[in-house]
Amino acid sequence: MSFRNSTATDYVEDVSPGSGALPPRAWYPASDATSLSLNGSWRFRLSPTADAEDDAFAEPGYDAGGWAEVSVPGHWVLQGHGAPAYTNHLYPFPVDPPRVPTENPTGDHLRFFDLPAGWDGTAGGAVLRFDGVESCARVWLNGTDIGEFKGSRLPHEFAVGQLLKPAGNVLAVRVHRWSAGSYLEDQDQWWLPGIFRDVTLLHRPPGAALDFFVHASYDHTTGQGTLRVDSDVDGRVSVPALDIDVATGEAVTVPVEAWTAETPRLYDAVLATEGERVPLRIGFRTVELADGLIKVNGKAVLFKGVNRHEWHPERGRALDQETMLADVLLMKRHNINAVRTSHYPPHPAFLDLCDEYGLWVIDECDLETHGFTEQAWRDNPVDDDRWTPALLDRAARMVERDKNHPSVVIWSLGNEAGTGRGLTAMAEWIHGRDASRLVHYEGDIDCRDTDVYSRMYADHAEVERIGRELDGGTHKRRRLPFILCEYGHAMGNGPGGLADYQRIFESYDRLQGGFIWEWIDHGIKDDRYEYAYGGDFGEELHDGNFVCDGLVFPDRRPSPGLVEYKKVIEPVGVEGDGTTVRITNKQDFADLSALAFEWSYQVDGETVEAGTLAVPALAAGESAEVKLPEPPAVPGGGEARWTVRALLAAGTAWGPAGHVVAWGQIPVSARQSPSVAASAAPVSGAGRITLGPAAFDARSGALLSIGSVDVTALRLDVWRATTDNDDGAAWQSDIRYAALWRKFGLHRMRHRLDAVETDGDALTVRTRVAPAAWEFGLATVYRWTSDGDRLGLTVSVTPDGDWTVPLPRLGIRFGIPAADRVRWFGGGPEEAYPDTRSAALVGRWESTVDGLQTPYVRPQENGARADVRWAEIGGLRIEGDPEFWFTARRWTTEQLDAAAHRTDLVAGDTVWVNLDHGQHGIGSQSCGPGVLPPYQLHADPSEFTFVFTDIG
Ligand code: IPT
Repeated sequence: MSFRNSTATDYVEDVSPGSGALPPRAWYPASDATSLSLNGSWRFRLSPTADAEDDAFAEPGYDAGGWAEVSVPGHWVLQGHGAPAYTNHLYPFPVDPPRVPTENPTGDHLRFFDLPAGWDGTAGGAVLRFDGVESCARVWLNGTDIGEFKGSRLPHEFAVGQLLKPAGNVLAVRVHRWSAGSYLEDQDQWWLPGIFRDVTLLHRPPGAALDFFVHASYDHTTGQGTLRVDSDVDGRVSVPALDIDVATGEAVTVPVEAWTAETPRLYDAVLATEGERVPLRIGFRTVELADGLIKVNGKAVLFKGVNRHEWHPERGRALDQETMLADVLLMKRHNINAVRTSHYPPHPAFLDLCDEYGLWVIDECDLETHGFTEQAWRDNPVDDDRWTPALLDRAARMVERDKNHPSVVIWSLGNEAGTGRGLTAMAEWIHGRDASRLVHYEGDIDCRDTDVYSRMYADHAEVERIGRELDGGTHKRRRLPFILCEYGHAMGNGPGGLADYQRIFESYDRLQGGFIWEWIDHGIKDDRYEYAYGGDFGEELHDGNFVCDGLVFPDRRPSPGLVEYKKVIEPVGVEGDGTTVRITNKQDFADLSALAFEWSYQVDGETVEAGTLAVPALAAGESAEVKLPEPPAVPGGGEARWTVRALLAAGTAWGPAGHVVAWGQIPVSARQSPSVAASAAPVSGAGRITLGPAAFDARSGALLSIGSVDVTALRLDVWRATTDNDDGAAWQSDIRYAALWRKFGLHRMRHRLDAVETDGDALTVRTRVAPAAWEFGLATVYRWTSDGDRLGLTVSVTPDGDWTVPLPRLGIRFGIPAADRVRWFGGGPEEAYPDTRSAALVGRWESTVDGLQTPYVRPQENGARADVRWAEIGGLRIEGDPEFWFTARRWTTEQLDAAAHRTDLVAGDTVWVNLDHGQHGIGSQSCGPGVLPPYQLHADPSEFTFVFTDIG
């Protein structure tokens, strides 16, 4: 005897991909056949289990008057019904495939529609298309059950012509949050159920197109393109610009301009079958594996890529056209040339944009079974034949949908799914269906099924070994090119070490670049926190802010990491020696004719002259030495440098004329170090010591004021609010410094006063800075001098004891009364750290204290400006010898360290200023290698000087 209500919901836990749907086919945005968007407001009812409600709601005449409404496309959990949940790789339900929990929030959706005037229901048929529903749906039209499906980020079509009425149609869709399909969709992201992509009804007139495959290759030896469009329904293909008009299935070869991501030449074409005209955009290009390299049109390409999840802070993965375009434009403007669609096929319109604007795409299938790693991959669906039909269904739905995009150069089987026969079956099917592209899957370490050796987060040394072909591996793998499908984990402040990777990529042919993890922070807009992350919705299992690891913030504001990446991957190299500048075209295809070059000459950060630089239209890969003008004569000299910029000569589809794509600075003459003649002597009296403009407490030697500016708590500082990269990922086997720093008490250093001495022209304060419980410390001497006007401070630090960890930072910190404007001469405009400083341009910059803050979704160390010669803030001018790292904020480091969300940071009356002699690098240890040795800050004997002037 069984009490389980079986029949109605068995499909939810069925490993099969579904039933009732049409075979997958090419997706196209429009044709002359009528279509009706069913997007908009739908009636909605949420129930707690899959079988809580019967299917009466699908019957015409059902009264849904009391139901709520949701927007489609959308996720109901972002529209006030239930809550989102985030896990990285753990399944948020017991792992018992294909079973799912009884608590399975189920959303019944209803949409009523009439056919538009002119829709000839009697002629031909109609197809109902769902572009994306998470995670499993059952569909009824006018009371008839037409099928059910899984495969959330893939299209599913149903033939519905016979069911349609001119008016009063009822479309009912039951969507389950969890299904057998959830086991295949364990991507590191929010679990967000709903009908989150378009729903469209497509008229299919008699003789309408079915599936078609555009084969458009390019022969770089002849400059000819060959076009053949295979179509299930015979017809003709015309390409007016090429005078092509051929039957489907027939090949034609003509001279063409090739498509590349740098030169995305598309030809407008039409596929005309008897019943439909389908506009096509054709790009001619040939992808091949040749000489162990990924070549397009005969040339090896270097991927400067990002992993892109679909994300909008309010709409989740329900992206509109505008948001997709914003991503593409931001990428192009930041020199990015490639996208891995981690970890599922994106909205199809995104690929149209990649074709149009020019981005290489690794199109990844909607497949990840990462949670099985917790049980040593036992019962992994990809190694269980019962699941293979679902895997093949997913592969086919991706390839058939996206095969006509020139931008797609590599198919990826999925992500983090272990290994197994199912993956091999997918690879075999894809190779058989489309021999014109390569197949990728990172988990296939031996490259049995794949055409590219791919890894994630390998450190620099290992990547270099792979570049040198010293990494061994299977015979097959040794002959393959290498990419890092994920690297440079952009969580919080960072990633560090990108320039070091790029140097390695550019040094070895076998290394064909990589894809930063990842494009955008998946923060959810939230009244409580500004942006919410894992755990903020009370999830019993979650991975916190690991979901916020993008190069852009949730609102798509570029983070400094993106600005750094833009600089590191710039398509033009600019280097020089003071009289000439060496310009290198680092692109793979395009010459430099789209760019104009400008020079400017700065003295002490002020531009004294500027002009244009004539640079030949170098071909891809070429370099030239270009003579710089005579340096302008500047009375009094000063620190001088050339700045050479490459900019768009004219507006392009993605950027305005004048948009800077690359730059370099060439030092000409060095800076004069600031110094203070120690001509004033300290004067003691009434518990105070005065020295030039400054007053000190006589007993403690503490600085009280400089001229009119009150100063609080100036002292040595070694602590920073640890970054996600300092904290490191829990599974990292390498040393994670943040935990050690806390263990060793670097966040609670004590300052013991040893002496306050006035000796002639200086006030000397001797201290020892050390944490409770430990024997190591920093003997710290502050030596103050003045010329009567200006105040000099030389800090000498001598470590004693056994220092086994680097320092987070080394410098001084002090408070001043509220200040707003900040000016500085040094690196800018954005923050920089020792291994994230490529984009810091030396010049004069202005901002505000608030403007200096980088709003990481989880607050952490941020906002340092590099190589600062002088800074002005709150009536003080501060000069440094040597240059220093400058930071100012309205809260203390301790408050920053304690904050979990932006809203925890509340400005106080004091501005806290850090002047650092050193900063520890950033690295990428939140998921990857730590700080490389040259960027580590060790506790070494150090001496550094600041000169303060009251300019108020
Ligand atoms: C890697 C995943 O592929 C990606 O989806 C994301 O989770 C990333 O890590 C971290 O943000 S997998 C990891 C085991 C390296």
